[in-house]
Formats: sequence, C-alpha cells, structure tokens
Amino acid sequence: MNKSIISLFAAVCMVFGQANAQKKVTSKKPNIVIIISDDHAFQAIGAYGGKLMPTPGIDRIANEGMVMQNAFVSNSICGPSRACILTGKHSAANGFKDNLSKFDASQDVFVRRLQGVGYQTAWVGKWHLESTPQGFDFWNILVGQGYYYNPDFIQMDGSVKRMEGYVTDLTTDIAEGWLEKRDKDKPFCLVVGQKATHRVWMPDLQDLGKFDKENFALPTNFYDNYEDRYAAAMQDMNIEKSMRLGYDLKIMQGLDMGRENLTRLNANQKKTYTDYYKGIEKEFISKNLSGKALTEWKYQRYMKDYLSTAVSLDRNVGRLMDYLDENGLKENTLVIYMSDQGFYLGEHGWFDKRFMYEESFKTPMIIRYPGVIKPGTVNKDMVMNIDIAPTALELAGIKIPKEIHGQSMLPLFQNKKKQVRDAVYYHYFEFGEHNVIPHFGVRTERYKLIRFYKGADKWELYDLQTDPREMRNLIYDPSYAGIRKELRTRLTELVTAYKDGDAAQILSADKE
Ligand code: SGN
Ligand code: CA
Repeated sequence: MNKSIISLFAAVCMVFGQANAQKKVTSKKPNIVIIISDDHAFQAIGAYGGKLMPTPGIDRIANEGMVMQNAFVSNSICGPSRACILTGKHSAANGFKDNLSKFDASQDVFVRRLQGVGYQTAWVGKWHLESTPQGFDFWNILVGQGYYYNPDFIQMDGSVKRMEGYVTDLTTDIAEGWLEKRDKDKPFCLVVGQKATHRVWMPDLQDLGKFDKENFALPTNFYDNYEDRYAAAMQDMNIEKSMRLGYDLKIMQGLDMGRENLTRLNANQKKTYTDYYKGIEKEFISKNLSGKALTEWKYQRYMKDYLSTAVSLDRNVGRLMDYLDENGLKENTLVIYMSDQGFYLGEHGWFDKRFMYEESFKTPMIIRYPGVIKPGTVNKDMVMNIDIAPTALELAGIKIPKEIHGQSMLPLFQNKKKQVRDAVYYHYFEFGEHNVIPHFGVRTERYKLIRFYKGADKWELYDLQTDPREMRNLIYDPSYAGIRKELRTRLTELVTAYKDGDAAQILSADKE
C-alpha cells in the first residue's frame, strides 16, 4: 500500500469514526425536567418584566433559554391543568374537568410512552389528581394540596410519611435524591410539582418579613367596578370582600387559619412564626383601619406573604438548576419552568385564578435547551400547557398520537416555524369555591370571546390591543359585530374539533 492510499484510508476511518461518535452523542435521548409551581403569577417573575421581586433562579432559565410570553392554560385550575399537561388534551377529552374529579391515570399519558422508549420517569411533590400516579417509575407526592410545614408525602407503597421541614425544600430534596439514585445510563423525565405559591401563603421561616419595607403599587384596575361584566361582579375572590384576615392574612386574634396549617408546626417553628405575625397583628390593631385603608392594607400583606413564598420557590429552582449543571446534565436536558396557571395579584381587585382573563389564563413558561434554543430568546407565539406532552414525545423520537390536541413546540425552539396555532381554546367548568361562573371561549392574537353559562348566560368580547386589562366588554358594540361573528365561528370550529360536548350543546342552543 503506498503512502497516499494509507492516508486516504486513515482519513476515511476518521470521518466514519467522527460520524459514529456524533451519532452516539445525538442518539442519546434528551432528558426532560419540568418544574410545575402552583399559582405562580408571571407578574412576579423578573424574566416577564415583573418588578415586584428579583427571581434570579427562574431568570437564569430565561437567560439561558426562551421565555414564552404567551403561554396559556386550557382550564385555569390546579388538577385540570396537570391533567392537560400529562395528556396533551383539553379537559373535555381527558375527563378531569374540575378539582372535584379524580384523574383516570390509566389513560394515555406522555410519560408512559417515554417509558416505552427507555426513559425513567418520576413525579415528586404536588400532584393533586387524587388517583395513584401511573406511567412513573418513581413518585412521592403530597397528600392533596399539601401543607407548607412538615407536610405528608404519599410513598409508592401507599404509606404516608410526614417529613419535617418546609415543603419547597423537601420537594427539591426528593427530586435530587431521585436524580442521584437513577440509572445514569438511561434518559429520564422528572416532574417537580411545587406547592408554592398556593394559598394560604405561609413563607419559609427564613423568608418571613422579606418584603416588609416594600410598598407595592396598586394595579391600575384594582378598584374595578365590573361594569358590563356580570361574572366578574359575582366572583368571591376579592381582596376587599373575600380575603380573610385570620385565614389569609394571619391576624392571630381572629385566627381561623389554625387548623392543620398551624398545628403542624413544631415548637421552634411555631415560636418564630407566631412572633412574626403577632408583630403584624399589633401594628394592624394600632392602625384601626377601615374602608379603603383596610383594603389596601390587606393588599400589601397579601403581596408580602405571597412573594415571600416565591422567594423559596425561586431559590429551589436555582438549586435544581445547580444540580443539573454540576452533574453534567446541562447540555442534553430540556428544562421547563411553568405554573399550573397564572394568578391575580390585585388586578380587578382579586386574588385566585379561574377566569379566562389574561392574568390567570396565561401561565409563566420558560424553557432551556442548550444547543437548540438560543440563550435569551423571547417567543410571542400562543402556546399552551397541552403542548408539553407532544413536545416531550417529539423530543424522545416518538410519533405524536393524533388524539393529542397540543402541538409540539420544537419547531419554535429551532425558529423553524412562526406559530403553532392561530387561536387558543379555553373551558373552565367548576362552579364552587370563589363563585366563578363556568365559561368557555376563544382567544386570538388580538381578540377574546367568552361565553358564560350555568350561573348566567352571558357573552363577553375584548379587544386586547385597545383594552389589555379587559375592562370594556364590547359584545354589544356595533363596530365589533363583524369581529364577534368571526370569533363565534372560530369558537364553534374549536368546540367541534376538540369534541367538547358541554360547550357544543350550549352553542347549538344559542340563537345567534
Ligand atoms: C383551595 C383554596 C382556593 C383555591 C383552590 C384551588 N382554598 O381550595 O383558594 O382556589 O384550592 O386551587 S384554601 O382555603 O384551601 O386555601 S388549586 O390551585 O388547587 O386549583
Ligand atoms: Ca394552582
């Protein structure tokens, strides 16, 4: 063999070798980490332009990844949102329509398909779907809503274990513990369900008083009079009227939050906790507030406790990111930070969620996927919680079943596609706590049409461009008659496409 043939042979071997090495790298299926917080408002996140508090842990995912500025949920409430995430289907199809339901976990959930191609799967923390998780190799979940202090976790053998500590830390401990023990030769999908920032906003002891020197500006529509918006007027989630001094704001005198929330604290925890709130109570009594001053005091205290629980949440997100980065899991892992829905931080005078108005309809969703998503990207396409399942499936190389309503977001990550949908469908079914009248509707980039039913038969129409705070119901405005008709047609199409029987029945009975 002459020299040139030998070097040609060597070059060919090298190229093949490289190609093989590359194939090995790329054929290693990516890991998936989904952190789902509870009731975390995008208004309280730096990456969304929120000025209420710093969120370095969450912002880090944004700085290294992509902020979805228009991420929506199908049904703005806890259990139903989680069911949508697991199935990729709207509530009418996955059957978990309200928090009173029990999730049929034997249905087609994306994690089971991941298991089928070699993934290890786990869900830790808040689950709130009532049934036993299926499709997970490991789970360790809070009982129901869970408690902030010394919460109970259900183990895989069905036993319940009380763990000493603060729920956000404990959930991260369990997540890291599982990551340590997993089979490191296999890809994994881990879902971390955090309880924070859910009511009744009990901060970690180290975070008590973090915002006491702050005075938060009232949202511009805090004193909303709900004119022409019947359901908005009927709700029971108003800071002025519905927020309870003893329960929500921990005024010890009238303490009706007691029950287990407080009795679970051990002696040391209780001392620090009650010392702090007794101080607040003293200040409250000395002020002898009434009217607007009382309402605004309530708002300030609400914000302080809510944001304090978010401090621990953000710290624990940062901690999990540290774990991933320090353990060589940065490059080949898709990380999604999201909430189960958005939340009102005083907009329209409210706390809680449920409505199709922007603050609760939208959820924070921030995604990191190094090598695919360019750091610091902002995306404005309308995506949804039902898009998580198809995204995970496509990432794992699994064909997306046609029954799934969501769309894979992978083309958006790679900037290959402009949008995955032109309209978002919403349906909130529950009619109970907080008295929000059930409704369904459609949102396009600019407009929103809502149909309320059960508590009242009402339509609402908003032009988000001219009225982003949704204060003017344009349903009877003749200059919007054409838009109303178009949206109504689109709504009917979506109801039909998603086979939402309840909504279809209402629409077909409507005259228009
Ligand atoms: C609890 C809360 C409500 C909250 C629901 C649903 N009340 O019932 O304020 O709207 O959860 O929240 S509480 O007195 O128990 O705090 S969800 O996030 O689980 O859907
Ligand atoms: Ca929730």
